[in-house]
Amino acid sequence: MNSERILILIKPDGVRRNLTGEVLRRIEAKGYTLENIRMAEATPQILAEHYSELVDKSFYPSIVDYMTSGPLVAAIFTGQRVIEGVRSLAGATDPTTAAPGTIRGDLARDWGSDSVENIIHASDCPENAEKEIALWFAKVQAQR
Ligand code: IDP
Ligand code: MG
Repeated sequence: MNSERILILIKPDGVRRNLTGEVLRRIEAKGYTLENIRMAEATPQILAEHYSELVDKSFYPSIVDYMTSGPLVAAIFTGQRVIEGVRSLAGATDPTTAAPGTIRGDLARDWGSDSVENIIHASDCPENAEKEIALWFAKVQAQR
């Protein structure tokens, strides 16, 4: 069996609002396996790689402000179709309209800021998952 991996971030709003455990609980309860976890601080350099497809968007500066507003948690989960499964648990990007029952639908809202504060990042394909894992776990892996 070729088990897939996903990189998730509990974004600074999730950590600040004490929702780290709740987000991890939902992913673990679904049945996916936690492979690694760490706290981290985003930098503009890391974010430019992490969100490389968004750097030219007009709202990109608001993403940098949001993602550098406090500590975050990075975690790797594994399992068959884990990317599809975790993105389904996360819900739609816009927290106002994300479906009830999803992480974003249940735990996030529009606070009137320029940024879309939606608690969780979840990789969208295996290639990006491996790229993001290398980005957020590079130092940890080097220490092992
Ligand atoms: P995703 O997180 O659901 O995959 P993406 O389109 O990949 O959504 O966008 C990445 C992140 O950038 C979003 O989670 C959100 O925090 C932020 N974002 C997306 N669109 C906007 C926008 O129009 N204004 C401000 N921030 C945005
Ligand atoms: Mg995305």
